[in-house]
Amino acid sequence: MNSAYPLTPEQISTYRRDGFIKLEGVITGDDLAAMRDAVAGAVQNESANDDPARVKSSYEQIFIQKVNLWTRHDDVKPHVLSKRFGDIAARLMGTRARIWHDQALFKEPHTGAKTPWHQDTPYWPHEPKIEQTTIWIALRDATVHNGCMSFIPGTHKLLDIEPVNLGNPQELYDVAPQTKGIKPVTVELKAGDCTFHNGMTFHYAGPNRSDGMREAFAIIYMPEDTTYNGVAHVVTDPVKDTLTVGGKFDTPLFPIVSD
Ligand SMILES: O=C(O)CCC(=O)C(=O)O
Repeated sequence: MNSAYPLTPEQISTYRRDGFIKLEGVITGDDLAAMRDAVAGAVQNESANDDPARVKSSYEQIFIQKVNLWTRHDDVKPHVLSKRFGDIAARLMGTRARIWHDQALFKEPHTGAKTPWHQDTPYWPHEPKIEQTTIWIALRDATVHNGCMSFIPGTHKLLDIEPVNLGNPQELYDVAPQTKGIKPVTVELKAGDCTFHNGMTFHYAGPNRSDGMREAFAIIYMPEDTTYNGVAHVVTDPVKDTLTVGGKFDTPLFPIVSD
């Protein structure tokens, strides 16, 4: 799990040009099975007391989202702190990689709605917001039928677009007319494949029309020198006393996981 994943200079330049890349087999065999079991078990455990009769908000209909599982589940932790994943993130970003947070993103069969086009970094209390990257790992095959991801190449250069409200999204072309004419790239993944996307790259996932859960696990990295800007966020609000506005995320919740 901690052995190096080979990455060519061409892959790094493709990522930097397009703002995303697909990598095959970043986790395989027993390691993949262990990660899948750990993440799916944690999601099940944390959903056990949910009331099935409760009407979900439009945001909740997109996916079951469980954030920072590594802090509560010892069997998820080694996967999030994986040096193999962290080193890929560092090579793509060009700086050492610090964990921002992880999240399980499970799109439910038939009811899992589309994930609207959006950028990620505008929601985050980070400065600067240019190089953050997410590994999105398919724990089971991700296809057009069950809601795989699509990306708009080059849109990581669009740095001043208002954040999209995922629960009540505007049309993409209203939010970012600059994306007109750029063809999105849809990326199907086998279990154990992943994409890395820059947090500024516009991305989308279709609804889950299949009978099974679309199971994905994302780990988000920031450059080690990223600073906290104090804006409200679900990950930082509970620990804001440990952070300084203008200072680095230098606490155990945000470890550096690469060389
Ligand atoms: O899993 C999805 O449907 C969307 C994921 C996403 O937006 C992300 O990982 O940034």
